[in-house]
Amino acid sequence: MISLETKLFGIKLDCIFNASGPLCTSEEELYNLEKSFSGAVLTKSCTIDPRKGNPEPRYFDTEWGSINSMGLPNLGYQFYSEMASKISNKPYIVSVSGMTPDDNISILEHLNCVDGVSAIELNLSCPNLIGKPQMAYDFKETDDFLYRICKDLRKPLGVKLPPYFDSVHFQKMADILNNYPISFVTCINSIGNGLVIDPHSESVVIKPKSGFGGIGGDFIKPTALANVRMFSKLLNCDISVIGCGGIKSGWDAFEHILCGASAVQIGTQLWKEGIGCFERISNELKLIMEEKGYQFVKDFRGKLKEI
Ligand code: RRO
Repeated sequence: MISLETKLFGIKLDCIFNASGPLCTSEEELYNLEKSFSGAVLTKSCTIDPRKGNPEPRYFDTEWGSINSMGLPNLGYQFYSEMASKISNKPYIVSVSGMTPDDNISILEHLNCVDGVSAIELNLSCPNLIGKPQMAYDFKETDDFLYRICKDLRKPLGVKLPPYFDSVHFQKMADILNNYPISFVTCINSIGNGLVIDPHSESVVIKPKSGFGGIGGDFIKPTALANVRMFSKLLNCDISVIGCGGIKSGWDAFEHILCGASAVQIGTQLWKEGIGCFERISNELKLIMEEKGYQFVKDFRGKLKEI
């Protein structure tokens, strides 16, 4: 019997679930995720107050993926906190992306005490907030901030990272993360500030930020795999890596796990295909494992060969 079970923050769950972003904002969407084959229910990143987000159009599908500049539309942390008691069949992970470090501290202080919140994924990498840099590109600020929040941590904490492209940056971020009681890192958020244009209309395709936005889908898989691989090697073994980026088939999930991911998240493909993607990708991954003679995720996790 092939099993997709993995262990994250001490909990057993199926290793394929949603990325924070698509179809995880409203009550109905969260219930739909609970009913689906997603291994967990992860919320849209939340702020203190509900937000409408950036002006539309703010998401655009391409053949190879997507560009978005949603601007953090969400129903506010109180709503996601209240949903914790309603999602009872799966691990419930709340993504947090306060507008300031103090906002994040307040939200985390609150969630620390909420039964039914299995873990928190702190988003340090939203690329779409006008005038706000991605915190995880500022190593000192990230270090100072983790120092503050880890003092009173009562829930398993994960950090959603942006893509890094430089060996020194991988090492610097890993050295910081290794100092804190972090349960997991998620690699990667969308590649920030890409530009998709339509040459026929000679126009950008999304409205906010003059058309600039986060890139997801096929093109970001090599970058995502590199980040998963690097952080799997550099982080303490008690910090799990969750892979996210360019996963639309069982083979893509297999590749992320081979690079060291303990679980994988589906973003762009969830936008495009809807929640049926979890069952399809899970079945595809199981078939691959069967053909290769692997029964468990741990049989091939991180076992990428170097030549
Ligand atoms: O809402 C967004 O614009 C958004 C967020 Br918070 C994020 O973390 N990553 C992304 O691509 N879009």
